[in-house]
Amino acid sequence: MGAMKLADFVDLDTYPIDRPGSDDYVAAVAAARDGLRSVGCAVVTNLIRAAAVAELAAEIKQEKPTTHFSMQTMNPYFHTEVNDEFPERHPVNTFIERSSGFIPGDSWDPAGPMNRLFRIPELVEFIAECLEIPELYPYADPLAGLTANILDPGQQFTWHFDTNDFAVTLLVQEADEGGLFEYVPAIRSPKDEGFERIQNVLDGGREGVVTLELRPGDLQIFRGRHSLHAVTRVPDGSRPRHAAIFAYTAEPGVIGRVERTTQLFGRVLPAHVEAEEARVRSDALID
Ligand SMILES: O=C(O)CCC(=O)C(=O)O
Ligand SMILES: [Fe+2]
Repeated sequence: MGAMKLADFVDLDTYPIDRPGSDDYVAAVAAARDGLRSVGCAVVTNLIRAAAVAELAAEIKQEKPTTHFSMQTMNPYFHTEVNDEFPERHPVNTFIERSSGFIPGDSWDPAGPMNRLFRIPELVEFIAECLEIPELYPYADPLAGLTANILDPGQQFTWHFDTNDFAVTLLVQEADEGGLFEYVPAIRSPKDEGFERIQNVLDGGREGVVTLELRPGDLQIFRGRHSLHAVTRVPDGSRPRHAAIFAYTAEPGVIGRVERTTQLFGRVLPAHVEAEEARVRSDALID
């Protein structure tokens, strides 16, 4: 297939994201805003056509050998070391296995389906509308901007918070079992770390836990900075779970931190080193 266009990805009769004023557009945005306002999560069901999902799945399979898998036990803030300033039984000192991997941003063909979809202006604008953000830009980080999250059999992505305010995820290949996205809406806020509620979930508590039923082709818009979330373990013998993750920022030119980049991708690029000291944080929460 040649370079894919918007209409190759989206059935524009059902989701006319090329016609922002149309009734169906307004309705889709309103539904997504409802979800994002109430629980920090919106699922645009069946947004991406099955044939396009197949193209994305093929590209992910092709680039899968470049996946950086890392097995570590980490706290919800992606830290792996005990912090003596906090008690032993505390989220900061509770470490659980994260064993998934990421295909990095520099693996994708600039003209391939992953990059095409990630950068379609109409899609970016639609996502911005859903999030009620005036402008969105594809995350400029050359590794973390456009990734695929890979969970092979036996792997899980434990409870954590994202550093980005929101993420856009497209399930491309379901596991036969497990590999479910779970989250606890607004378990923390800029004014309240929510440590007790978080500890309860880390200890296996189910209070407030929502399990999403995602199908390939569903687009999920998720505010992961305040909502603890995880992908459950894919059992041995299952098909792997593959999800495309599109990161956008409200400001252009944002680059991720050296430490987190190394943790997720096993390396950094010169752009990360240059950006390290110039970083501006939007809040004072623990990573
Ligand atoms: O694979 C997913 O659905 C989400 C993974 C995730 O939470 C993350 O990459 O931060
Ligand atoms: Fe996440």
